[in-house]
Amino acid sequence: LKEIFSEREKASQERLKTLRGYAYPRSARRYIPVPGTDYSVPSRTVSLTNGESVDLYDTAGIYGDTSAVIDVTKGAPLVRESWLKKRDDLRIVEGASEKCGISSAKITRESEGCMTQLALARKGIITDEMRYIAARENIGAKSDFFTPEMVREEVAAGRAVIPANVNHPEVEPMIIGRRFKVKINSNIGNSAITSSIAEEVEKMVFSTIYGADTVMDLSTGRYIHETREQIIRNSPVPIGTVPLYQALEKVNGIAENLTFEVFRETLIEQALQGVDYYTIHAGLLREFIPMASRRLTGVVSRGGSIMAKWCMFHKKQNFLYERFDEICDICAKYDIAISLGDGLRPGSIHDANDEAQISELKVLGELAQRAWAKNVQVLIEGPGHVPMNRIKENMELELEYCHEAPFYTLGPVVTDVAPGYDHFTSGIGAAMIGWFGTSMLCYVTPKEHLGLPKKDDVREGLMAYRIAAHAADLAKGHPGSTAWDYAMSKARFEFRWDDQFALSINPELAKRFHDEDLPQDCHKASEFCSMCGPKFCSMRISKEIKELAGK
Ligand code: IRN
Ligand code: FE2
Repeated sequence: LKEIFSEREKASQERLKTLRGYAYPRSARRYIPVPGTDYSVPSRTVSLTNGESVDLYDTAGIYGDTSAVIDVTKGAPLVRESWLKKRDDLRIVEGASEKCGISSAKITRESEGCMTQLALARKGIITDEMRYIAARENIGAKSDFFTPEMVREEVAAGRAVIPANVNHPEVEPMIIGRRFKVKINSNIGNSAITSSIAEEVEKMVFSTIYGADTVMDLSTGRYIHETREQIIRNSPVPIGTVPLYQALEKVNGIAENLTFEVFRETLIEQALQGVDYYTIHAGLLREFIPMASRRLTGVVSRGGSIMAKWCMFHKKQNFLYERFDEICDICAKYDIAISLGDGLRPGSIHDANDEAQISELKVLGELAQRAWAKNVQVLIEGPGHVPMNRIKENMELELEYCHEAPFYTLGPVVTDVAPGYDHFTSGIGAAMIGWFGTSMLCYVTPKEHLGLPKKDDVREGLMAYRIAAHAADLAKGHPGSTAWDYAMSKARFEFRWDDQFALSINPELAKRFHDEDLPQDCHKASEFCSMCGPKFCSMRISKEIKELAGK
């Protein structure tokens, strides 16, 4: 563990402190009070040069508050601690707390009555998390469209999920459901080959600053447990994992040596740390494997391939399917949401929407009902590689077979021919499927199919996915989504260049591009850019037309 806080890593913490201010000029954290409570939700308020301001949904937690002191050795603020303290169903698990070099006073809990957000919602109880979420979804809207009761109803119906383990008091609650803002997930994690613990913590922080709504730690290399602990203790967003990866590490990477006991022990280990959702590849049944063998690209899911190998070797049914109810019992105790993995997602345009994929999807629907019977919240994972003409069908089948559980897709990538640009090929598919009703989009970085993403790749992936998610919000008419575009267009028409940069999805990039030809300060007020020059600027001519029309 000494390695974690070495000198080099301290330097990276220093960088984190200044990153937010650098990434978003003219922005400040504003805490918006939640009606009828003593807490508030964070927003990023962009102050414009004309005196107006725009409030934007903010995922960055403490890292978005430039006045806060950030110390990753202390951990993030315990946003939910007072709510958890009030609950009478929570029991303290003695001796389970971590000695991880982080000083936040973490208490490990479990719910005796399995009081998940779903169980509470079904009882008609509006939780603090639900109140917080309603206010958060209203950021940027003209009126309070979302109410705590609406949040409760969506959760109770299984149409929305609040990933919030009782052992993750640092989380700022958020919701995944198709009536709400489309969310994006950032995947991080080391592999056996590269990356250290501090680098992974930095990627998590980086992700939240650039707008990730959740982060999945997909670490497979050394120090899996320690890496995850550092990430969770510092994370304001829900953390997801694929527990199968760590279980496989425990049996030295030999799939056939996996047992349910090792898997179960891993689930509990991660539950006590505070993981908010688990990808569980329980829908890949033994009888579907021949279908996958006939494919062009077989099984491309990591978890899926591990389970397929296990089934083949033992000539037995997938133990995640067989023992699914026991998995749900563990998840219910800590309120961990299950994200049903798409082990048979298509890995090529050729294999899209095939028999293997659709057969698995039907099983995911059956498993969703089994989880709901145990009051466990559920997401359904989706593809993959799909051409544009077959995307809508994916969404329709998911709603039908999976009883409207929120869909969470990986892209989809709409063509196989662009490695290096797969944040773009998949951003197209993500925007479409988000518009059709997918609740969360798992980002794909430019490194997809090529290597482990570094920080710059993480940022590019997130930018592509925020664009896709926001475009879907606009198309669906999310009440909080239009003000941002309106402010940008107005700034553009009025040639307020600094405001255009500040409102950009990536201000630093927008300014750098503008500066390439017109770096002088005087050009930050000029009525043209270097694209058309002063004489041919249509916006400038339009402005003159407007003035003439006014006269
Ligand atoms: C999302 C939708 N379908 C797959 N995902 C994500 O892919 C999943 O949540 C996880 O983060 C990642 C790797 O999953 P496999 O390859 O083990 O299935
Ligand atoms: Fe792929």
